[in-house]
Amino acid sequence: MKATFSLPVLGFALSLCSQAFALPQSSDLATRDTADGACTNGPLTRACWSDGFSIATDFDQKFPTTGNTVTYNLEITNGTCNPDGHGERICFLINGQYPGPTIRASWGDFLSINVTNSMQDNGTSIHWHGVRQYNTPGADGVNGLSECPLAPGQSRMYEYNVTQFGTSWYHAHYSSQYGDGTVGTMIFDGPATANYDEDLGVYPINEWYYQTAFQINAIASINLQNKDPVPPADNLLINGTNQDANGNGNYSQVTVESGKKYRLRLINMSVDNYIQVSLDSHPFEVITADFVPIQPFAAEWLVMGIGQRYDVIITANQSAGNYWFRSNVSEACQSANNFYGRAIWSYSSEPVDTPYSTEFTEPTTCTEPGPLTPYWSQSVPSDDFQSSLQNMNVNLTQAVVVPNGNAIVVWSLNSSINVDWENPTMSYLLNGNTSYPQSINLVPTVSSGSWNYWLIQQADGIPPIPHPVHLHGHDFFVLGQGTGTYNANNASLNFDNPTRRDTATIYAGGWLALAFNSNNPGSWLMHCHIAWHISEGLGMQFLESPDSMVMPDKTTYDNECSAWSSYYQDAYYQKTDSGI
Ligand SMILES: *[C@@H]1O[C@H](CO)[C@@H](O)[C@H](O)[C@H]1NC(C)=O
Ligand SMILES: *[C@@H]1O[C@H](CO)[C@@H](O)[C@H](O)[C@H]1NC(C)=O
Ligand SMILES: *[C@@H]1O[C@H](CO)[C@@H](O)[C@H](O)[C@H]1NC(C)=O
Ligand SMILES: *[C@@H]1O[C@H](CO)[C@@H](O)[C@H](O)[C@H]1NC(C)=O
Ligand SMILES: *[C@@H]1O[C@H](CO)[C@@H](O)[C@H](O)[C@H]1NC(C)=O
Ligand SMILES: *[C@@H]1O[C@H](CO)[C@@H](O)[C@H](O)[C@H]1NC(C)=O
Ligand SMILES: *[C@@H]1O[C@H](CO)[C@@H](O)[C@H](O)[C@H]1NC(C)=O
Ligand SMILES: *[C@@H]1O[C@H](CO)[C@@H](O)[C@H](O)[C@H]1NC(C)=O
Ligand SMILES: *[C@@H]1O[C@H](CO)[C@@H](O)[C@H](O)[C@H]1NC(C)=O
Ligand SMILES: *[C@@H]1O[C@H](CO)[C@@H](O)[C@H](O)[C@H]1NC(C)=O
Ligand SMILES: *[C@@H]1O[C@H](CO)[C@@H](O)[C@H](O)[C@H]1NC(C)=O
Ligand SMILES: *[C@@H]1O[C@H](CO)[C@@H](O)[C@H](O)[C@H]1NC(C)=O
Ligand SMILES: [Cu+2]
Repeated sequence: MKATFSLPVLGFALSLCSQAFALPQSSDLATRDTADGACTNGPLTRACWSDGFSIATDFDQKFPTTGNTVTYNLEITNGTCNPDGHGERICFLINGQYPGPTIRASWGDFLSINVTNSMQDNGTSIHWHGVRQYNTPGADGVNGLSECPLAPGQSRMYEYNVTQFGTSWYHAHYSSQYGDGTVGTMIFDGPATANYDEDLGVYPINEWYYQTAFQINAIASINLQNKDPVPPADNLLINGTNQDANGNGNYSQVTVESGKKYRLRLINMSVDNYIQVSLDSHPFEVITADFVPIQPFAAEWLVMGIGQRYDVIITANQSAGNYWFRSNVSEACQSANNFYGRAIWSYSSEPVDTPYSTEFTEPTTCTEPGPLTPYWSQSVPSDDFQSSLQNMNVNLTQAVVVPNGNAIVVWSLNSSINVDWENPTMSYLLNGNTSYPQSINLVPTVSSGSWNYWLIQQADGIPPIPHPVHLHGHDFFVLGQGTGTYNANNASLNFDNPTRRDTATIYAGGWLALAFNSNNPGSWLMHCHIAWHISEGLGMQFLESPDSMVMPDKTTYDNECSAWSSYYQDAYYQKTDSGI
């Protein structure tokens, strides 16, 4: 039997205020910073949106319906790419490009995305990172949970309402495939907590390997057995490009106009490394953490875990010239790399040239930036935290499993996850079969409207390293993060409008306390976003309110699974890891 949870029903105590209003005035904009009567979104009224929706809307409860359907066709092919000039390598392209195209929709739109797998030798499934998938748990794109993998030659529709706004990315959830190119970015336009003139769009940051992700993943698994570190990456890409160590390749180049404010959407699309980013002489004004708008704060460097996003505003108010935008692995977070990322930011009045700008002092600790105070305040009841500790306390550790007669070391979150591509959780749900195998590490949530509390502790005796923990279907509330062993007597926890986001770091050897409300029926993966670690089992899934889940169309679902089974029975490559 699974652990039973006995938390009382404590729903949200929220007023559903979504009154339109203007942002607090900032001195440089004081004379113009007022919203008009209808609160139309514009450079000086970014808090506004439309029809009574604004930055003060509680988007977990209320979101617009525009009636617009935004369609995309994404075709994945097996090609090559050469993002830093070092040389062509195998790369899975989306519509012929790496990274894939940016999906852009507005808050309240309906997204209809047709994904076609034109690779020869891999299945795939595409996950829309951070998207709540409210009433569409079947569109979460996790093979082994919400769907069977999409077989070569097949297409699949992912359709969902855009109930959130901000910046994110999409990526394959088929083992470590996304490290080989099946990634792209997403923008959901909506209101913001600070004003800006122009939106520069997405700026994904990720590391780059000269071997394929499947090769590195295999090496990482061997190294895990021998307690050796994973291989360092070869380069870092900024917006999909960089020069290599020999000066081949091209820098990303951005031109700004003196006096303007720019919104830039930073996305960490890495597979392994903690990266810190900075623009010389131009501090960032940070306005979102993942999909959650926050009270703006200034930061010279941002340390980003995989999957994390920060939208920042950059004010072009320095001497006209050229400046380095820097990304580098975070040594404090024990990330290693063979090279670093650079991009050139230039003022339009000056010719583009090699910058001689000086960097801000690099951070020396592995600490997530903050305070990340959500703009829309929500608090978490604290009364039941202690009493539920014994049910919610899980160890992040390593375990030895014996899948085929050979003992292998895997990562575990209480226990390890290992999905069955041919029998996803959704198949159990559609067939009314509740005999879940232990290997899928499924844990029921508490009843609808109640709070789930989780304390994840890194166990002793394993390498103490930071892990970015990501939850699907929810923004979790980060009640606390600490180093060492959690101690109820002196741990500092915050229940009063804590940080909400979908990815947070469990520090090296430390603990992470999370809460989320059961308000989104579905089966949701929680996992370490280091691709090698989830491949090695570091995840679990929550089954939330299955009785009120909106199921996918069974005929379509079954057809996709049949197509997968007939492909997979004599596929050349078989599953060698957790499958996700
Ligand atoms: C952790 O795993 C054990 C053994 O499988 C199980 O009894 C327990 O319920 C799990 N704990 C949680 C919080 O899932
Ligand atoms: C760098 O830019 C030049 C000029 O646009 C182009 O010819 C070349 O292919 C680019 N190199 C890479 C590796 O993208
Ligand atoms: C999805 O795209 C494929 C390939 O272009 C096409 O054959 C298929 O009809 C499309 N599916 C839908 C539902 O539009
Ligand atoms: C990609 O193509 C190469 C041959 O060029 C092949 O070896 C590999 O299996 C293919 N991968 C996939 C996922 O189709
Ligand atoms: C996917 O294809 C790559 C080759 O491109 C191969 O190395 C890998 O084993 C395949 N993985 C699976 C699970 O099919
Ligand atoms: C999307 O939202 C609309 C309007 O609220 C609703 O009618 C529709 O059922 C939703 N679609 C899905 C797939 O949930
Ligand atoms: C990032 O690259 C894309 C594709 O090349 C480009 O359209 C976009 O303008 C770039 N973003 C920035 C901020 O330069
Ligand atoms: C992305 O996250 C990884 C792992 O969490 C981290 O090593 C890397 O430094 C991050 N990159 C950025 C640009 O923050
Ligand atoms: C430039 O803008 C930043 C961010 O808004 C601000 O902190 C700084 O004081 C400004 N500097 C000058 C010289 O105006
Ligand atoms: C990148 O970070 C590493 C590790 O912290 C440091 O040794 C190196 O000097 C940095 N490189 C650059 C060019 O900033
Ligand atoms: C976690 O590991 C510690 C030993 O490192 C053990 O005492 C404790 O019982 C474990 N907790 C759970 C919930 O498995
Ligand atoms: C339910 O699932 C279990 C585990 O996969 C399987 O052994 C069993 O046959 C299934 N039961 C039914 C009625 O399909
Ligand atoms: Cu990890």
